[in-house]
Amino acid sequence: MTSPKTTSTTSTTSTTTTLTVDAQPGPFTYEPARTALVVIDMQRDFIEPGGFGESLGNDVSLLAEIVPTVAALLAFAREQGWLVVHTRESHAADLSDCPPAKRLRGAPNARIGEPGPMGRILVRGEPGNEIIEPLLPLAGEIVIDKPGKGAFYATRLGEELAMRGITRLVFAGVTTEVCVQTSMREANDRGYDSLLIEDATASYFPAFKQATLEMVRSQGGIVGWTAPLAALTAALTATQTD
Ligand code: C5J
Repeated sequence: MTSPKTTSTTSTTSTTTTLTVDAQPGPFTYEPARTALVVIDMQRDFIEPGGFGESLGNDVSLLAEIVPTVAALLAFAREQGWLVVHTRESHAADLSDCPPAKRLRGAPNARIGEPGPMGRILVRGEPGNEIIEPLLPLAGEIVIDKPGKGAFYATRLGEELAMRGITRLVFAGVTTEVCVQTSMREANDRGYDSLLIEDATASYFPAFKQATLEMVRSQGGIVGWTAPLAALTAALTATQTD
């Protein structure tokens, strides 16, 4: 993998500001007013010991490592006035939105809906389903409870973005190859250009994260773009006036 450069430009007209991020496979341009940050599933179930992630035998510390970077990305998005969206992978208490194809998959210590140290696994309203404290949503931010891996499937996300005229999505969160990648592919099919922040996403399997970053930006960005957080923030400092 080549390491991305972090130079970027800003272009301002009387009505819009367009920023250019030095991303892979090429420049990613966006208007802040039409951009949303989508933070995928930074919930206790995946990040903390005792949740769904650990019940599947995973080392959750790999996910906890990105929390400071996701917090910095959230702060940046809030400063820039972007729409901020948080998702939680979660199911109704009666599990009517959790098909056996999902509930019975694998051999976890505790299946979806069963009790664990943080309440019922992946069930809406349980302590484990809360977004972790350093990344808690602020008033006015959108929280999407999603029963699937993708953020658009069986949720109101598409409508929320459309009614605000959003055209670009910046993604962060976990896990890179499951819910983040699925959501980016759904976004691409719906016409959004998406940028994945490389150091603000993680997997229990580092090789899967790396493979996903390469997949996303392969073939001219077949799913989207990737860049480190530094490249996104650098876009503000290099200004070019039309
Ligand atoms: C998984 C997710 N890995 N948020 N969920 O089951 O990626």
